[in-house]
Amino acid sequence: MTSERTFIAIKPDGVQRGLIGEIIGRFERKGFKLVGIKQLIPTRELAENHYKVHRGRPFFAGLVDLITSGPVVAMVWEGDCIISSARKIIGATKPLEAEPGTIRGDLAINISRNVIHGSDAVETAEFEINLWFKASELNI
Ligand code: IDP
Ligand code: MG
Repeated sequence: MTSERTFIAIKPDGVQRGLIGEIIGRFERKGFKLVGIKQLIPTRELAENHYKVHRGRPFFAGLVDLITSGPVVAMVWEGDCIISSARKIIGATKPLEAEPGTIRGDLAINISRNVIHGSDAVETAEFEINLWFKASELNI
């Protein structure tokens, strides 16, 4: 097993709906360790950088509008194989395809308002952690 870190964000729709505790609880109960957390309204620059792989897609502007529309809870979680495990806990991008028992399967119906973000690979996790956090904001 390899201990990894991943970037998880509760999007503004999840914060607005009062799902912070529910979502953090699921990662805690699974056994993962929270190593960094803060709440912020991301700048457009941060949001565009975070979602840069989607630049040019028809939903890009709307995606950036939504993630900058209110507070986001940005977190770094640590644990064995957490990158893929967190993606399983989160569920499929389209909430109607996400399995019951996953965060999106249980708590969302709309692809634009699908509550949570999780890094999808080792390289993106490293990029996103460095984009959202300074080293001094993370536990060693
Ligand atoms: P992910 O969040 O499951 O990694 P991505 O494909 O990386 O999914 O897309 C990033 C986010 O962009 C999604 O979580 C979703 O909110 C939004 N998104 C993706 N595809 C569409 C779409 O076809 N229409 C509207 N929003 C979309
Ligand atoms: Mg993604």
